[in-house]
Amino acid sequence: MDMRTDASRRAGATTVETGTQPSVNRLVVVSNRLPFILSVQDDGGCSLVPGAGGLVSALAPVLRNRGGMWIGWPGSTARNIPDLDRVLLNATRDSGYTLQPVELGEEEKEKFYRGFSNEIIWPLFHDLQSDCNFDPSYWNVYRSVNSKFAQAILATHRDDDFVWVHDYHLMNVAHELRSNGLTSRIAFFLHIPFPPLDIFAKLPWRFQVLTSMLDYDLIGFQTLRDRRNFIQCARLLDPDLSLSGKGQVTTLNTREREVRLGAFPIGIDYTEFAKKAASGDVTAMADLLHKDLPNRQIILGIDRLDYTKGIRHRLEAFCRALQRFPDMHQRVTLVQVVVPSREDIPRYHEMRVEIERTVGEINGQFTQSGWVPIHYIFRNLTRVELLAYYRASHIALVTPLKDGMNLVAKEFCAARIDENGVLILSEFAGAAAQLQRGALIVNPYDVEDVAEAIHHAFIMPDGERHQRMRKMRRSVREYDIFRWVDSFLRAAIAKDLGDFPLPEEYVPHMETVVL
Ligand code: GDG
Repeated sequence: MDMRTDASRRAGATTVETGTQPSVNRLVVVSNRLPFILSVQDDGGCSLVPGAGGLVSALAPVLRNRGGMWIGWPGSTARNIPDLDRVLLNATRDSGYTLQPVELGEEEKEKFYRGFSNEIIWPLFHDLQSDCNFDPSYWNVYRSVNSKFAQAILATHRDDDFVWVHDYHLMNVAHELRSNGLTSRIAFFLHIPFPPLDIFAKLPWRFQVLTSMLDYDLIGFQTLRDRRNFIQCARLLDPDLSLSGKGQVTTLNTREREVRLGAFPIGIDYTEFAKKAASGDVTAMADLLHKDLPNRQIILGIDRLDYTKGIRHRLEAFCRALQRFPDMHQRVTLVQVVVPSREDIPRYHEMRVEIERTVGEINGQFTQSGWVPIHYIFRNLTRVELLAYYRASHIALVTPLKDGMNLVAKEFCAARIDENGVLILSEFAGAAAQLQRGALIVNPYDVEDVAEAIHHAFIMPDGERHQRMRKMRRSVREYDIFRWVDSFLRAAIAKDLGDFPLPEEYVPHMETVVL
């Protein structure tokens, strides 16, 4: 059990034995999206709904615990909304932090968000270079929007703020802030992977991006492998740059300045997940799911609609498992939840059509009276539904082609208050480094490998399931989101880096050279 109280967390208490308590004055989180999406009605009135996605899931509890300010785009291109300030104030009134909007117009949304961020950086950083559209007009808009975010930070800046910028949309913000004379500490966390040199080098603006990133004082990555890739790319700029310190945080000395680089595997609010998973409404819904599928093992896939999540490959592997292992017929149901995302991008729409066609084909081939092998859900689940599916499932199939971390894997473990359930996890998810001692690790491109893992999970005895799940839960509990934020802040503010241990269970999986 995590014995820290809410009060001690609020005060910034840390369970990391080494070093001092990381207390910063005002935490200013900056990300592309605010944690709420703005919807504007025809009469000009507006309302907010909670945003989805890993970054919001991870950071919302941090802001609720520490207080501070969140700067970001509210997700609508409508301008000068009269009600906006009041609606934003109300949204977080009881949460102890404030929201500061950055408004974007249609062209900015098109070229900065859809273009540079999601047609270039997203596929490139997930090693899918052939999916990139290196449209030359995107770069200038990316720079100008990053400058706009920098202006929003400066407009509310206090000298003792701790400015923490997040993710690939905003790699240039520190550069813009430095150009405006800001000298105080600025930190950055990259939620997605950082690609190997051979892939990164394809980016037409590779030198500008690297130079800009080196204006941050601390850059956090999800894994040691991402950090190693970044260091190898930084050597493109300066082959003589030197490194000092080993372990979780290291210092890179460029000609101009020192930049700290760390691996901080992001966590979840474990206690909250476990508590909610045990609640009456979740238990009732999980029971109902079991009753609806008697004598079945439920295999669960939950993903945002995205080509990096490997949904099509997974369906093929499930199909292969049904072909090879008839003992699973009538005994398993794959519940595949796809959460709508980036729907206005044609590539995403095509992917949805392809997934639905594949589901139809598999069901067409295997369905028997009383058994439909795949239950397909295309919508957002409520929190209660999400937790009920985590609890009711026997196996979670988390097989992204590449993923910064993957919080679904960790949430599944936290929700398993019965310490049961098998996690099948892609070796290309950041979470694999931490969970590989308990999960069945697979190569998502290897359909036979995944099919065998599904069958292995299906026949796994209860004793082994418990043993594996206990290991994973311990790790997810100990390295939770609060410890993540504490270790990041400590690495940012410590005078002397000292020793920053990674979680004990952390194995730098598949990381050939660890710097
Ligand atoms: C990026 C990186 C990294 C999903 N469906 C529903 C729902 N969710 C929530 C999950 C989870 C989150 O969305 C998804 O997080 P992931 O980590 O899987 O993925 P990304 O959105 O791609 O996030 C990723 C993350 O940032 C954090 O650093 O792990 O690698 O790509 O929290 O629970 N939530 C609800 N209904 C759903 O239907 N309520």
